Amino acid sequence: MEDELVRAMANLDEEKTLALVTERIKAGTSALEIVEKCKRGVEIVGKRYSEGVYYLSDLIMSEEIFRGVIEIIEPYFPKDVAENGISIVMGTIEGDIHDLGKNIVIYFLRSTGFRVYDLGVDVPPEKFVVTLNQTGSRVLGICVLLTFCIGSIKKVVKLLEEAGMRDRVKVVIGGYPVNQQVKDYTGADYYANDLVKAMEIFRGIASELGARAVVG
Ligand code: B12
Repeated sequence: MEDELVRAMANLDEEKTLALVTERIKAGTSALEIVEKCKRGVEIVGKRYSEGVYYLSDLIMSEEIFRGVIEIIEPYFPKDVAENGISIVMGTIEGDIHDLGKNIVIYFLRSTGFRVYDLGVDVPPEKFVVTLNQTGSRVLGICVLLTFCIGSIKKVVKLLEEAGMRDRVKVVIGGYPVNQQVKDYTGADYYANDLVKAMEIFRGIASELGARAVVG
């Protein structure tokens, strides 16, 4: 039996979703747990859409509700956290405009001391490489939700190789369709499609690169 919040999100019940989120965050449920429940709900929305039960307007509705959820939980993220000295270039790959998940990952990264250069959505492969060069960042995060855009991630990795930068940049990919097979196909170093794993990966990279302890 699914959690009430998962069901409210899946049923696109905006009022109930936002009320449950408000209630739970005030009661001390972590932002992470809330995000993962809502994510599970929109995955059901996606499934119903591909089965023809929901329409594009319903996908748009789920986006609107999710934005409302983020607005409620955003004040609970720690602010003015000291930086850990590690910067990350991040964006959604070319052709893809999904960014709710990416933005949430960025909230969590910033509130734990990472500096993030957010390139937004529909980012051409070349732009990732140029920004890594400009910023000196050694970590790249790429978000992808549309399976037909996965090939462009492979292109980013190829461009990094051609620029002689592959060894010094850790490539982390994330998003709903990402798995071990996608990681192997694209040549990325790590993959995650949930927040817990994503943060584990970035924390691991940070300690490998000698991050400063964060006081926040
Ligand atoms: C909301 C939504 C939309 C919104 C997007 C709003 C926005 N600003 O992001 C709108 C309505 C715009 C939209 C449009 C479309 N969508 Co859409 N959408 C969704 C839906 C329902 C939810 C996605 C979402 O936000 N999830 C919530 C977040 C929190 O989860 P997440 O993105 O997975 O992120 C988490 C992790 O993956 C990870 N993560 C995310 N990014 C990163 C990055 C890094 C570096 C790391 C480490 C981790 C990480 O952390 C996050 C927190 O846990 C999905 C269904 C699904 N199963 O995901 C379909 C879905 C992705 N969409 C789909 C489709 C087909 C489309 C359209 C083509 C529809 C159309 N006919 O126009 C367009 C494409 C537009 C485009 N060019 O990109 C399909 C894709 C199918 C496929 N195989 O490619 C899906 C799977 C629905 C389905 N089952 O058919 N969509």
